[in-house]
Amino acid sequence: MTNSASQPHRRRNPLNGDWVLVSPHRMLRPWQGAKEEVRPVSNQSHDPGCFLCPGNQRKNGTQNPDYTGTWVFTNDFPALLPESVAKESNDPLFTERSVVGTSRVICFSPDHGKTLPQLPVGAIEAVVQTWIDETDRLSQEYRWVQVFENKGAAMGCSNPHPHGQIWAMDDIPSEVRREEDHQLAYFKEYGRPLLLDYAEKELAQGVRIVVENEQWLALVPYWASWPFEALILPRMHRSRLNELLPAEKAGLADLMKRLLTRFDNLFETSFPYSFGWHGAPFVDGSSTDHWQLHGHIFPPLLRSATVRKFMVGYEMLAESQRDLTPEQAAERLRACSETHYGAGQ
Ligand code: H2U
Ligand code: ZN
Repeated sequence: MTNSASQPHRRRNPLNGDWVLVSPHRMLRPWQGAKEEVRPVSNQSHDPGCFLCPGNQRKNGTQNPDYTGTWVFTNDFPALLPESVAKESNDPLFTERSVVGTSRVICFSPDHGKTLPQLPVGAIEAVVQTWIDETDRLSQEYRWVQVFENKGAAMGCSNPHPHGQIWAMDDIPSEVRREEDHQLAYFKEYGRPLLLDYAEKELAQGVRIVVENEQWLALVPYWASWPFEALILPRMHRSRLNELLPAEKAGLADLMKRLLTRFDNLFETSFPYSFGWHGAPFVDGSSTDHWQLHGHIFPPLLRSATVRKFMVGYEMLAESQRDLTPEQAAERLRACSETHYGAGQ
């Protein structure tokens, strides 16, 4: 056993500069704490009470169309509005900026009972294309377009209908700004995109890779803070989703289906997570050479379908901490099948 598999150490996240404390020697501690409720997964294809199913009425009375593929609408309760009259303040202790933007909801499928890994690869490819189309459209107006999905009650998702969200705004959010700064500094020093170098080194080491195909890799990053955190990376340099070639979109759908199926199989549960894309912001005139497109998956589960990782005391006050090493997490995911545990039920 190498030292980093058994001894406490810290690892640095080169994308945002954060550190994570890894404490592999703690893996054997007992658990008598909170358990998540596992809600039975509905496999009914239409739920008359669902606000997102085709033909149903939403909370505000609007009727959904009888959509047959993916479907996108503007959130009825948006976090951002296209116009804002907020005041601005440069007071160093009460700094404030106005912000404009929009929030959209994207239904992945008309089928209420199927999550992403249960959809055929072709339908996942249609989701990828919808992410791209929305990003193309919203980036005409806004500098940042955040595509994401909160899945499962453990991640605050209010509705089991397979859906994600897209929030766009005219400024660059804090986490994206940090990734921008770190990727730019790396590019200035080494002349290559940080995540392209990283993917090559991960492929050479192999220990954290979970799934790969001709165009893509999915791995547990060296600096993961969530137990089964994953990073999706293209093997080639792509700054944004809308630069993907047709074969790369198809490859992404294949990779996502296989990765998310492994996640579901890990604890035989519909695996909760927050997932989202980071690509180069849409800032006029600035180079995107240093930016590498990537998808983050942050799943909260730790030991089973009911025991989650809490990011509390030390994490809130000092820095992230984990017991299971990223290498062990990747090994667990590699041991899972790519046939969904619910198949044939
Ligand atoms: P989440 O469960 O992932 O939060 O997504 C559901 C979103 O759908 C949520 O942001 C929106 C909520 O505002 N929504 C509508 O826009 N209309 C509705 O009738 C129900 C939910
Ligand atoms: Zn539904």
